[in-house]
This record gives sequence, C-alpha cells and structure tokens, in this order.
Amino acid sequence: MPTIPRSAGLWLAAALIAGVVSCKAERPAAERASTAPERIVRENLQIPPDEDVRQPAIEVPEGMVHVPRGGFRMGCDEAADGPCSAAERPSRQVWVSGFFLDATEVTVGAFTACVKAGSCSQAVAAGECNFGEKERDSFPINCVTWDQAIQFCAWAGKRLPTEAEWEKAARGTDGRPYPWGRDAPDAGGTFRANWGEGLARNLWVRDQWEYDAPVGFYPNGAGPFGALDQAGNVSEWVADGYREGYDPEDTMDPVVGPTAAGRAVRGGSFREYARRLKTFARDWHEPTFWYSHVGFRCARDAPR
Ligand SMILES: [Ca+2]
Ligand SMILES: [Ca+2]
Repeated sequence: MPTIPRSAGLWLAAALIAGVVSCKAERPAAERASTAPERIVRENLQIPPDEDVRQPAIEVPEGMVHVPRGGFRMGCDEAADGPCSAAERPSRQVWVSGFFLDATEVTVGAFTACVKAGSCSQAVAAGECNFGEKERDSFPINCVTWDQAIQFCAWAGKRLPTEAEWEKAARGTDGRPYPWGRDAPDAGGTFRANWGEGLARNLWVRDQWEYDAPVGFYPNGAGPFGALDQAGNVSEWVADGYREGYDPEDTMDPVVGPTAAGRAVRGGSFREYARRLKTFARDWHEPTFWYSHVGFRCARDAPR
C-alpha cells in the first residue's frame, strides 16, 4: 500500500480546507437571492414581480393626490368603529383601482372659470351661496346640483369619484375613523376640520369658521394620501346613487347607479356634528336640488 508522505498529506488537508472555504465564498448570487424575503411578499400579493418593482414613478396631475390601487375596509364595523347606522353596513374589503383625487374641494374660482368658458351653468347666488360673492375665489363652490358637479368635472377632464374611491382616499388601509387618524377633530386644541356642533353657534366658530372656510385651511386634517377637507367644510357629491347599506358581493370597484333615494354625499359639513365627519359616514341628497353645505371634488383614473 503506497504511503503518502507526511508533507503531502498536510498539503492535501490544507487544500481541502481552503477549497471548502473558497466554495462557500463563491456560492452563486442567484442561489442566495432565491431565499430573499421580498420574493415571498410579492407572491403573497399575487402581483408579477416585474409589475411590482420596476414601474416608473407616477406623474400626479397638479392639484390632485394619487391613491394607489388595492384593497381597503369600507363601511362601519361595530367592533372596530363603534355604533354604526344601517346605511354604513356591512363593513367589507373592497378593491379600488388606482386613481387621482382633487386635493381640495372645487373652489369658486375654478367653477367660475368653467362658467366663463361656457361649459358650466351658473351656481345659485343667494344667502349662504358663494358664487358671485367678492373675495370668495378660494372658498368651495356650493349651491350646485349633482348635474352641475358632473358638468364641471367633465370640463376639467375629470369625473366625480365613486363612493368607494372617496372613502378609500379618506380612510386609507388602516381603518381610521377620520382622515388624519383616530384623534377627535379638536384633540389637543388643534382643529383639523371645519364643522358645527348642534344648535350652539359659539361651538361652530371654535374652528374659526361659522360657515364654510377657504379650502385647505386645516393642514392637520390631511388624509393618508394628502387630500384636505374630506372631513367637514362642505359635504361632497359623489358619483353613486344612494342605497341604504352596501351589497356585500359588490367588492371590485363598486359603484351604484341612479336610485330613487338620490345621490350619495360624503364627509359632513360646517353645519354637522363630528360624527358626520367620520370616514365611513354617509348622507344623500336629491341630485336636482342645491344646498349651501354641499360642494364636490373631482377624480380621474390613474394609469395603474
Ligand atoms: Ca365651523
Ligand atoms: Ca369636505
């Protein structure tokens, strides 16, 4: 039996050790990447990796905010949100495609430009209405019917948001009861919205405005995607017809056509209790009437 010289044996042992170490150091990068956690996250989202990670940034139109596609919890759940009205139930997961939403309510200035262009009919100018009043350009247009809101958004190359879009923009994906979070509108002495509180007018003006305020007056009231005044100031027409309660099966970009009750209105206004400011609170109005506490904002489809 041949013998390996002692010196050669030591060399072989050293080479083996070096080989093992070298082999570990040169493990292919692709093999290491296959266990990276981000791959698991994408699989759970069921979105192809290319679509998920390699898209260019979205260009957001001026004066709008971007609400990315995805699910959120729409409606009121007694356990999470406290007492719910029948109109606000059932709470369920809803998928909403990506869209842009006006950062503020449509202003008197913007609406007047549409009237001057011959594309919008005049808003009513009386009493608490803002149209035609001096130094009101930065206030929300009010006293407009649902049809006039449709007219304006079309002129601007936009449309009214659906009720689901409006609620997602206000509520985000964490189920918050107000656009800014869970704090009351006046928590810590900071006012986050313009609202009223019953019959006592001295309570209405604590937020500095008895009636409507210029849009964007409360930066601390911004929602999860940056929209302002979704809670309070003027209530807002949305595209949907009003039905008391939601269809639990209609969960992909839901929208309700015209109903006998009227059109849905969201967000509460300067003349309503804080409860009406909640992200899931609902109201409705007759679409051919106008109201001094109702305005609107517009939306537009996003590329994804
Ligand atoms: Ca007020
Ligand atoms: Ca509002």
